[in-house]
Amino acid sequence: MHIKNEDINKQLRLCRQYFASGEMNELNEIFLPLLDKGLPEALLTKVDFLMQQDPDQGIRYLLHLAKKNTPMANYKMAMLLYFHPELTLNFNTFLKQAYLLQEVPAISVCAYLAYANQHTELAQQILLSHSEFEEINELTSMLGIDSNNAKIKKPSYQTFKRSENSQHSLHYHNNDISLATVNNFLNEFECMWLKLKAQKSLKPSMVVDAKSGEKIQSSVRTNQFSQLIPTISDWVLLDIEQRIAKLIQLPVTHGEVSNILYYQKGDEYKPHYDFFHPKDPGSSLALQDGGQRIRTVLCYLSPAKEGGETYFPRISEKIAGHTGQLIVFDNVNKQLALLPPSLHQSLPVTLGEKWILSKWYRFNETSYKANLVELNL
Ligand code: PD2
Ligand code: ZN
Repeated sequence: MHIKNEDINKQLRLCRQYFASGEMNELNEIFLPLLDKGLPEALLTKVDFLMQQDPDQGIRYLLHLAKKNTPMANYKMAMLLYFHPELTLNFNTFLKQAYLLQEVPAISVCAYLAYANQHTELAQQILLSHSEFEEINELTSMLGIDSNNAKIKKPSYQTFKRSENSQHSLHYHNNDISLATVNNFLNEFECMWLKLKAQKSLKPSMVVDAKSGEKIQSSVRTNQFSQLIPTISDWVLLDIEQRIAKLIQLPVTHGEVSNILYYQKGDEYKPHYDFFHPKDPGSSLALQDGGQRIRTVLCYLSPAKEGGETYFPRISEKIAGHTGQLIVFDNVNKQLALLPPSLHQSLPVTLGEKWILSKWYRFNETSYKANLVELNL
């Protein structure tokens, strides 16, 4: 019998829930028949389960699947090796195989790494020569690349290096809140990638209600937003999150989910603090997931043509934001005392549109960690 993809994914979601809660009988009842059918999605889920029980066994099983060219197994192995440089195998070996198998996430990642490795022409060739895939076409048109209708030959695989930001340095603007910026932290491909992912699920922004601690719609924030919960094909997002964590010297697991904010003409985010005030009745609920918001990171994906600057009225700092520029500041000091100078806002956009990534970091690990564990990161 043919099972629809969405049904399989739904069943595998349930399997993951059973696995996380240790309900093994319930798990086996649905999981074993899917494994028996040899469904690639089920086999890869088994890798995740093994990896959490015994990483060596998980890797061995994934290697076995990769050798058999099970769909997405080479890609998954490459991703694992990329994010775990302590493992001695080379991610290029597996990414190459996934690329040759024409797996779409692998093609996107090759274009991404070519960009990050400054081989812009190669990146463009990779994208243009795979225009038969709709997702690749979307990337191509977002980047404004044109082939002039010429047929482009698929480039052979080139070895890539892991993208690093080691050459970037922090420029400090203010000591009270350690306000700093990094120019070109994200490349053009990364900015476009995040916008493309967010575009599909934009909704009106919410704020945490000081009274209840629940998320509500508010006139404080008139922009739209999208939360990016990473999946296996979000190598780019995960790479960005790891680089931010390294830069600000906080574990990636202390982050909340990444928000992408989209402002149109007239949209703004009125002056506010990102910390939770202990006196607000809603704070105790908000603080349960990881404690205080100690640091905020913003990354400009594209600034507005006019207006839309990030403004800190108490310290008179206004940052207009360039594409790819990162902003970081503290909301509390080392003793966790609230920092009033961290009051900030997004001024109204008066011309064009603004896109920005916003990520808050807590004192402790957050529930976002579960998404990373599921991806073995
Ligand atoms: O979009 C901004 O510039 C902005 C300003 C103030 C974002 C945030 N706060 C935030 O996401 O906390
Ligand atoms: Zn804020």
